[in-house]
Amino acid sequence: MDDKRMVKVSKYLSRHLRHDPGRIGIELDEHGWVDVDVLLKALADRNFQVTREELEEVVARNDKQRFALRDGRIRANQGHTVDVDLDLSPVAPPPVLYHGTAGGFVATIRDEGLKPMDRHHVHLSPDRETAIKVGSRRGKPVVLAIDARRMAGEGYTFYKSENGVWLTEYVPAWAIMFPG
Ligand code: HQG
Repeated sequence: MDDKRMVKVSKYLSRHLRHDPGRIGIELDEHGWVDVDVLLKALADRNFQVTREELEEVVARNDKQRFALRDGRIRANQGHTVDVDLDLSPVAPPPVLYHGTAGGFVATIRDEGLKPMDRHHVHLSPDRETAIKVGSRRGKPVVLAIDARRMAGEGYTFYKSENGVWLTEYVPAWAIMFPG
């Protein structure tokens, strides 16, 4: 499969497995899973033919490992806005995590801390490079360093998605180190 088709299928899957399953008439179970057969039929019914092999390739080769396939079912690993329980166990975080954002948000973040906005969690990256990429989606990126060790000490819970994104419900302003 060429990269263009790969991205197209990945975006289509993200939209419907994270945000809007109803748009293609599928239902996710409480943990976000849907049968591959049901998904492929829903896609075919909407004239977006994807073979099982293509789906498997998209899952396996996806640049951010956005999806998981297990027991004939598929789900998005993170990033949902629909109400699903990913059933992740709390994990002790590394001492520092990173969050990439846009300069325009920084003043509000200084006041309010980091909020999940439309998603279930605030998304944090294990390294600066990844955070730069996340922030670049919105223009010139600003990377915030998060004192995860101190947060964990204060009782905040962290989770790690299957694709290595760190998740937490809220990051208070006192735990954020701003650049400059
Ligand atoms: C900002 C993509 C003002 C926050 C990425 C972010 C990631 C605030 C935006 C994943 C704020 C929310 C998630 C506050 C947070 N005031 N702005 N108090 N608190 N924000 O897209 O982290 O390709 O929901 O900084 O690569 O950008 O989709 O979160 O800029 O991994 O797999 O509000 O989505 O992955 O934006 O991105 P998002 P995010 P995928």
